[in-house]
Amino acid sequence: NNRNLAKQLAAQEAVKLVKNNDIVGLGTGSTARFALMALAERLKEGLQIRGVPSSLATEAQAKALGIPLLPLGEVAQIDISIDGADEFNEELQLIKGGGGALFREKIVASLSKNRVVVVDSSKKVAQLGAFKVPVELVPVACRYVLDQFEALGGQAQLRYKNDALFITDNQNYIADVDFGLIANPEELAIQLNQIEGVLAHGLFIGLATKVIMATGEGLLVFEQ
Ligand code: DER
Repeated sequence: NNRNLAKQLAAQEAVKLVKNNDIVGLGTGSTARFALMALAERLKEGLQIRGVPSSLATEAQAKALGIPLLPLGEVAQIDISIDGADEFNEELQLIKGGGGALFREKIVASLSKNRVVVVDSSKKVAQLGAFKVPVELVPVACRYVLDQFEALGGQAQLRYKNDALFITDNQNYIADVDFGLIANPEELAIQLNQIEGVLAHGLFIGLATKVIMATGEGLLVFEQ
């Protein structure tokens, strides 16, 4: 359908930015999957790169595509990362984590010189927050952390998959927290970082240098 086509077009445009011998951060989600496929095509044409996966799912897809990989924990710097987002605003602040990979995605983005986000037009918002903020939390801190979300005015729900609690690649839980529309994402990000037991939250502040958005008519690029 045309949303998938938009995701594919945005992803293919981002992959054009990859240079020979780059270390490439590999995102997670349906748009990132298109980026990996486009990257694999360029490898067949002779491009030399090494990928750093942001999830076990992406690692598996990259291996299946023959993309050479480096382990995330051993990489000191990434030249360019390509990932999706659930929402982005004019300041290139993001909400991510819809796929539950936000911790490793955030590490990949933090290591990257160029942080390229690929989206279809449904992700563009005036104000973040319609999409609930995913937060990865350590299970033994669960009750305490959920209470802290409430204290911040959030309505938190633990994420389930089928009938069991969703477990991340890092053996943690995800809570999806509704804070309503977020007037000051940077302030909320800092408050969430202060909560003992929170491993990572889905507010990505200053972690996108370029957003490539596919619309029905073509591509729009937003840069910091
Ligand atoms: O979970 C994530 O952070 C994904 O990147 C998500 O933000 C975008 O997923 P999509 O490309 O499948 O819409």
